Amino acid sequence: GAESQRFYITDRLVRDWWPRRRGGAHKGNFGRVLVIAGSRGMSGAAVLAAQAAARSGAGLVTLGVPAGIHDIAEAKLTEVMTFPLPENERGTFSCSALDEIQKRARSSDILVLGPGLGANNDTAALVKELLLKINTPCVLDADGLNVMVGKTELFKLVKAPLVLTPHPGEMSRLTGNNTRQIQDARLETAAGKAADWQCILVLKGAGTVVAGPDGTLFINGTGNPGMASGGTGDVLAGLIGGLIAQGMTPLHAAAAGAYLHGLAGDAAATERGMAGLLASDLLEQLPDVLKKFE
Ligand code: NPW
Ligand code: AMP
Ligand code: MG
Repeated sequence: GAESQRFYITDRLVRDWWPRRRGGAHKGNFGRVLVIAGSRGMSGAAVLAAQAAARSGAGLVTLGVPAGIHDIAEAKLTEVMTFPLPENERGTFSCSALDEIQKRARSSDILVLGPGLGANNDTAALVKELLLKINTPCVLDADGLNVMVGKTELFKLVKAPLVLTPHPGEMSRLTGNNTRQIQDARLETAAGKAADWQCILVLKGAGTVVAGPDGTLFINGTGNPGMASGGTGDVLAGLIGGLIAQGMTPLHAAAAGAYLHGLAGDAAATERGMAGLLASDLLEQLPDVLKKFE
């Protein structure tokens, strides 16, 4: 409601939320991330999301991709484990991938679902079934959101915390309002839909808004237009997932993730300018950005 709390995300807030590392800690203490992403032609989105989760400090990251791009993902990744899943003739996941994903999600702390997934009947059925069946918190991004257009009433049926990370174009498809309407009412849209869908909503773009289901709003001031290039959103999804795996609450992880992602973009732009900024540059900047908080 009108009286709900609003916060600008600051260093101080993120430091308060930061997962502490005890001296005797081992990788099991920092969580397991399962990333389900990618399709033929979009292995990069899957790789970026998985690497961001790994760079965030998560203990173990595993990436499941359609079988046809498995060797490509495996070759691009070193620390992240990978496994192939059944695919359809378009090089996206087939519905028969459901059982194995469910099984692996049970032993994971967070599922990051959607970057580069491709939108078709198979991926739509897969995402819908997963959302209804899993008890693992989920970050749903990109085509994972696109396939839910017209089925948003299912979001509130998801048992575990759900973080949605739409850009204004994806939010437009989900709500049926045009991007102009979304952009003219960013705070109201994010808060309203987080309440309707009982989820955490990250409405991306300059001044990312993070809304909780109870109306709490976090507004992000970091980032720059150099980040308006392919793959930066895939990095954000993995980063939020990695923070959740380490025990941050999903709402705080969404807000901290947006803030840190923007700081990485600002550091990259300061060093090398905005025009040449690539999503993978954000991954390179993350260790120095995170260092301030530990
Ligand atoms: P317009 O043009 O203004 O009408 P799409 P995508 C709008 C994967 N990727 N403010 C804007 O609409 C993703 O993970 C793979 C206002 C724009 O044209 C997805 O699975 C990569 N409007 C898939 O590709 C790297 C905004 O949305 C439209 C806006 C498709 O995702 C790239 C574009 O959105 C990519 O990440 C803003 N701030 N931002 C890889 N290397 O594998 C967006 N819009 O049609 O959903 O396409 O975001 O590229
Ligand atoms: P996506 O469109 O899914 O690749 O996500 C793009 C990412 O870059 C989101 O995290 C946006 O918030 C961020 N981004 C894009 N443009 C800007 C901008 N002008 N200022 C700050 N962040 C931006
Ligand atoms: Mg995206």
